Amino acid sequence: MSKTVLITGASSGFGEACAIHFAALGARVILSARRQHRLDELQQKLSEHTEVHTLTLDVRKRDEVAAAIANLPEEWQAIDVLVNNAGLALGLDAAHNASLDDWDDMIDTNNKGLAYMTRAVLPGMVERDRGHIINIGSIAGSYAYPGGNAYGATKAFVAQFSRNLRADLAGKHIRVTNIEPGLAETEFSVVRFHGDIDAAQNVYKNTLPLIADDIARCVTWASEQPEHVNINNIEVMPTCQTWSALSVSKESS
Ligand code: NDP
Ligand code: 8X3
Repeated sequence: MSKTVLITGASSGFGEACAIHFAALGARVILSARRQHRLDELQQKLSEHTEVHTLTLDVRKRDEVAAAIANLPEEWQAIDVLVNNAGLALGLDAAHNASLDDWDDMIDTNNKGLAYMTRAVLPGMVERDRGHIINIGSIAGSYAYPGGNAYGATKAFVAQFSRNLRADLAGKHIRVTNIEPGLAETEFSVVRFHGDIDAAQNVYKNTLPLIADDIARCVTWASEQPEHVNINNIEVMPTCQTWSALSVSKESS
């Protein structure tokens, strides 16, 4: 694969695994996240296989995002694949108790950050009439669960934003895919529970969850389809996870 791939949230979890998988396919990769030391470590590891560039960036910062993309070295400007993966869940409290700071952070990262990255990279793709935007949504964008409130809503945004991008790109050779994972063990729950390792480990205890490699395979598979094939979305859960009945609250008689 001779593509240039920019991955946000490459310092951990799905993003890191996507970088490893794309590098193994021979793609040139731009690794982006806030934690520079993690990007440096990954760059060192992947540089044996391919060309790697790092971009330390907070996707919530609109001007920084625009400047970072505009100022990429010339040889890194032609991005073929943007993996909009940076994101997080914060908290699992019911809406009436949830932290507004957490809600702000999720909306700023999962929605505004994803939109800023897309808006910065897409004009180049349109100019070249070539490209693929792969967004990382979630099953939480389709199925409600207690405590999912703002997080699930941010992922519903990702689903509809992905579809609307395709509508705007009618007639162009630019693909848009939304990958919607279920339960997956990464640093996701440590972040969700604000660093409480026990609470995070408890989420996966006695389960066989998805791992980051599973999602990276979905991402690279979507990318490797022939150019005329657009995978609209992939919803993927571990076999240990499924739906359950809707809740009905009964009044006491
Ligand atoms: P991780 O916590 O392991 O990775 C999250 C990544 O996002 C990190 O690299 C982090 O980097 C980056 N990130 C977070 N905030 C910002 C920011 N403001 N600017 C730039 N980068 C940021 O979790 P996952 O790999 O599991 O999550 C990746 C995506 O997958 C998220 O969008 C998540 O919502 C989604 N997802 C996760 C599921 C799961 O169960 N794990 C299931 C479904 C979807 P850094 O902190 O260095 O900036
Ligand atoms: C992560 C999956 O079920 O924890 O997006 O919301 S879930």
